[in-house]
Amino acid sequence: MTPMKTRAAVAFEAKRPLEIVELDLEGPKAGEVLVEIMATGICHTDAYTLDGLDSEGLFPSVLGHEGAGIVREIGAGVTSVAVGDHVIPLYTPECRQCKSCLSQKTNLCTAIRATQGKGVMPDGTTRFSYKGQPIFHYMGCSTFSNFTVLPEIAVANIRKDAPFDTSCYVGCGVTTGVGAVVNTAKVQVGDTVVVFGLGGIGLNVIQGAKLAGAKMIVGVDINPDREEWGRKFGMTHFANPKAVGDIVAHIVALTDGGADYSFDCTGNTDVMRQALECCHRGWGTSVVIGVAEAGKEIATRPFQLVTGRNWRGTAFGGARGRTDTPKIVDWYMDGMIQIDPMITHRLTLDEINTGFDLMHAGTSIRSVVIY
Ligand code: NAD
Ligand code: AHE
Ligand code: ZN
Repeated sequence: MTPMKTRAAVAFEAKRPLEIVELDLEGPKAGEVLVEIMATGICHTDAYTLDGLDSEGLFPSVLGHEGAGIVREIGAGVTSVAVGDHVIPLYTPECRQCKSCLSQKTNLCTAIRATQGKGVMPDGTTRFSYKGQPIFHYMGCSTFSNFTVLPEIAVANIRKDAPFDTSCYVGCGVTTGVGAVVNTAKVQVGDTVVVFGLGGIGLNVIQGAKLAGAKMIVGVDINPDREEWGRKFGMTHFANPKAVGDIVAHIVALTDGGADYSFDCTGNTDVMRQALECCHRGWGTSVVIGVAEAGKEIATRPFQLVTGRNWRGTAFGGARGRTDTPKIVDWYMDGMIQIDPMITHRLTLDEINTGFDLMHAGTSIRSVVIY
């Protein structure tokens, strides 16, 4: 396969803005596909890795894991996708053969997780290089490159009428938020739900909770502008911890004893504790979605668990990559869930650092880079 060039935003070092450069990209090997990324969202996890907070963070690398694009070339033996197919790269692949996939108990396919975490393809090498030096892949996706190479098991085939600039968000934020409600928590009609952090993930938890028929949906955020955002997607009550004081006591009183389900969408371990402790005695379940910085740990009094609260977590909303992602795109296209209003900024690749600035300033929900 002839190597090609691709424009990419490269993270050369932690805590430094991305640099737009032209990289060399090797074509797909056996079992791999070349994808032209048409659009990519910027998720808080990209910022967390760029900020040097990810224990698996590697530099130099091409970040980005929330993309949508078109298959341009397939390697030997690829059968499940063809050139011209529209796909979403999957940081949670689905091989359908490993112990985890076969268990039907988790979406966390283990087929390529080890190499993915080391920033390389399953054969242990990178496809990206710059001036002869290897550049690492990120979360098996690297969607901040106009072209990327992915294992066949790490692409979801989606319908061709779905716009790229909105369906890319299904590659992480939408599926993570909605999936955490419907796949992980399995919220039921009439339940009380509390969501901490109303950003790109939390607003999707809210719309998932509304879809599931939750009676009361309480949003919690330190950014007061997020109240209006939450209400757009079904939030019934809002609390700003800076205004209410003891947020746990406030929520327990508001919900007549505590939440049936709470979700942390902040990545802050103190907030994770609040989210657990505002759950109802005897049955409340708190779901950790936020990704905490390296070295952080969660704590609570064991009594919280002894008295029936449950603590659990979710990755990619419990969604099975190749099976469920196309269905979420269908939900969007059929009007069951909203995406368009959450895409607050559309940027060129040259403007990608602005997307990170907007996120840190709290002025964007999702910025999308359009190639
Ligand atoms: P975001 O920056 O868009 O939103 C975070 C929100 O949390 C903001 O509205 C912010 O004001 C609010 N917040 C911050 N500190 C708070 C506090 N102390 N109390 C209440 N609210 C607070 O980020 P995002 O893209 O929505 O991502 C949220 C988290 O989810 C991140 O940690 C990200 O890494 C993680 N994430 C996890 C998964 C997964 O599969 N588990 C997938 C995607 C993202
Ligand atoms: N690298 C981090 C872990 C980061 C993490 O938990 N990532 C989530 C997805 S965040 C998407 O925005 C995930 O999928 N986790 C499961 C997995 O296998 O990584 C660390 O702590 O080392
Ligand atoms: Zn993400």
